[in-house]
Amino acid sequence: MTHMKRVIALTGILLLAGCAQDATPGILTGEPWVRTTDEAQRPDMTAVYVNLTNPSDSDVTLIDADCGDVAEITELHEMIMRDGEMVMQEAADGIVVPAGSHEHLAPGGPHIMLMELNRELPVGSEEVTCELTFDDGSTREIVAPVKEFTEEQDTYHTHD
Ligand SMILES: [Cu+2]
Repeated sequence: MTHMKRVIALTGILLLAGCAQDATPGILTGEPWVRTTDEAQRPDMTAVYVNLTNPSDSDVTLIDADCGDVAEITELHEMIMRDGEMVMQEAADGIVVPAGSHEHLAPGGPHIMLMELNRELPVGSEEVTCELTFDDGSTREIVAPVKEFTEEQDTYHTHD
């Protein structure tokens, strides 16, 4: 009988583990915003920023973003050092959100690039809805208000 009890106990643990896995919340999104085109040197392009948190045990990669009709081209961009200068380029492999950590999409860092904008985006004019797709098959919708860039939002440089 002790053996049977042990089997039942083990089954219980396995069931609990199964439940815990199902309850994994996946990527959490926070503070989405779009940089205004007001006073922009290039009012035909801008970027969407958002904080991504990954509470799970495995890395999750942002592989696609769809922001509807606001722009003709939407790309995931990363910043790289080239000739001593930070420049942006398409993130060919997506943007990784490390397991148990976070990735800030912020000015100076990775971002969702909107090019060939179909309209200008004055401060407060609208909220841009984007659907984010991750390599674990999950999607998240973010609603990003149009804002001005301020130093407080420069989390890329202040983040430890
Ligand atoms: Cu870019």
